[in-house]
Amino acid sequence: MPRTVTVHRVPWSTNVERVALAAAHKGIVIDWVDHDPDDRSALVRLSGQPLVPVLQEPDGTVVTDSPAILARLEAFVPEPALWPQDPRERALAGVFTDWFNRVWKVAPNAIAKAEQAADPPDLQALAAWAAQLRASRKVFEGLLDGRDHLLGHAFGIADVIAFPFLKYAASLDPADPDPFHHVLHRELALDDTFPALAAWIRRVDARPRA
Ligand SMILES: N[C@@H](CCC(=O)N[C@@H](CS)C(=O)NCC(=O)O)C(=O)O
Repeated sequence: MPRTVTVHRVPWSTNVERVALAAAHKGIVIDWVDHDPDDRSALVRLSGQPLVPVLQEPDGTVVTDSPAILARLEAFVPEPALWPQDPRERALAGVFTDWFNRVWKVAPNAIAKAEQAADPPDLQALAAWAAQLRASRKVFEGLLDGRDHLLGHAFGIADVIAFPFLKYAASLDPADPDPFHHVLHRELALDDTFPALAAWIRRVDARPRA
């Protein structure tokens, strides 16, 4: 009998897609609860904050923040594992995850925020953020040199963390309303210079989602 978990979501969410990819990898079924992105009141009542994804466990435990939710999925269904067993590889996976969430995401968030602000943008700062984001493609291309996934040959936590964001380098659904996704698509747009990154996006995109 597959394990079923309840997860709250809104449309077009990158962090929700992380959970969908990880759950499908583990054969976990998700009972999705959909919310109106413009009305987060039920999410706030449930979890004390408005962001998705939110995991609701049968005993009433509520978990926010996608990395914490992914760790819960790993605890529920350990195999196939997302995190490497080897301590050095596991530590590296943690470094990658923290870098992606705390460092890599800063530039596109800053650009999207500046472009939506009422004040005139600081053009020099915007150019620096954009250059930093474009330069990161080389990092991913290097990580994928000679292997199929970001931290090795097997699909794992780094791929789950990064794919929902990096996929915008290859394409963007015109119906996607999120300005942050449009920034990613514009600044990361791939040319022939990043063949390994382009192939990885296709490879991970072919995987199932819960
Ligand atoms: N650190 C959180 C971030 C969650 C987050 O930013 N979720 C977005 C959707 S991808 C959201 O709900 N945004 C709503 C908003 O910013 O108003 C995680 O990794 O789950």
